[in-house]
Amino acid sequence: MPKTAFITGITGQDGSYLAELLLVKGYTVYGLIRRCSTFNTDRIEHLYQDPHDPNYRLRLMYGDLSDASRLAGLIAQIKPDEIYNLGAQTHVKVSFEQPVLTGDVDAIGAMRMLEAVRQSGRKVRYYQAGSSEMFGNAPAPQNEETAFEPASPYAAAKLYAHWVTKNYREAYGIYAVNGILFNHESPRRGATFVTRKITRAVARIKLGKQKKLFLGNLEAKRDWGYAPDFVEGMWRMLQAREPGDYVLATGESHSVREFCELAFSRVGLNYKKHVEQSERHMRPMDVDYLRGDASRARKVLGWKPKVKFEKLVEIMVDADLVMAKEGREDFRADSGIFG
Ligand code: NDP
Ligand code: GDR
Repeated sequence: MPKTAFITGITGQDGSYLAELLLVKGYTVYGLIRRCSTFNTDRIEHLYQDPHDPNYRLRLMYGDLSDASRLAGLIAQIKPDEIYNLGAQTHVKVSFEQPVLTGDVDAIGAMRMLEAVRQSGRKVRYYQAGSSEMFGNAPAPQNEETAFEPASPYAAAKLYAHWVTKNYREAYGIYAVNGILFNHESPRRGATFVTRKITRAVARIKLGKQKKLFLGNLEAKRDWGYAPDFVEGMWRMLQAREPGDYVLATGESHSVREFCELAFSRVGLNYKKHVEQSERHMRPMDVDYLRGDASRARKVLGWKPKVKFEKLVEIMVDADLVMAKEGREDFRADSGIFG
């Protein structure tokens, strides 16, 4: 029987890749989208299907993680086999500026979803998008046994979602899993995250459209993987015999400075001539060093990332060069207000 999935956050980086993957696998995919005064569906435009087509399998529904009754109504209507809760306020620095909203959407939003699942009485498999940020400055390599030390309102909110997901699994027998995903990037990464901010700037500087790139902490180290690999891992988590929690990571860690070095050198430039540090992009507290150990996912799910650091940088720089040459890039993030 073809399956039905419900994705919150379908308009985001991961939601768009996951929707692609599930459509290829024959799923009918329902996606939660927020009503906006402007279009927010750029990342899934290429998947759009005419709702008048009787076979249409990508169905977008208005809703919001802050609206419990709508979530319950949608789950009753859609009757999903699988739910991927990817919707969130995802920017760590913004979570210091909007801590209450971040807690409401990222923490209580997950609880609203779980309650809707529980009250529906249906057998649903539920994926919760957890984050390596929950480890904070705990010593690397971090895996499922590492004690959490959240270092931002975002991380604390995600940790609440993590624990209630585990609690609903244990208390009510719901097939609910936590993916603890380390950073994963792509040409669809939001422009205010550091990797995409760098690769967009590299392309624009190369073409003479921009001079400087202002960044914050250049010494922070992250375990950066490729988003399409990671959404495949999410899917695998919901196909396993037993529900559990899994780290997904590449096992390599690199600094923001190294990312700059490689990205600028891809187009024959020296980052030192273009990158400047600015207080504006510093956080009240940062996470210094993340490097994940995904052995459990490899062993139990057979999951392994295909794209590593150097290749990732190439993919992102090359994609942004094409966009900048075609004049399709959005330069708002360079104004310094965002990012
Ligand atoms: P994005 O920022 O690209 O997308 C976030 C999505 O959440 C968007 O679809 C956004 O909608 C939606 N959203 C935001 N607020 C609400 C709300 N109140 N109600 C419903 N939907 C909302 O994130 P990613 O795709 O990168 O990440 C997916 C998930 O994985 C997130 O939960 C993130 O925290 C988590 N994660 C991501 C990692 C990464 O490296 N990418 C690593 C670890 C965890 P809109 O388009 O309308 O803004
Ligand atoms: P992160 O990603 O906080 O790890 O969260 P981000 O790309 O924002 O920051 C990574 C590191 O780069 C440093 N940095 C800057 N960051 C941004 N955004 N802008 C800058 O100008 C800049 N300069 C330096 C940061 O201080 C940080 O150390 C991402 C999000 O996708 C989360 O939702 C997800 O949970 C985690 O990854 C895993």
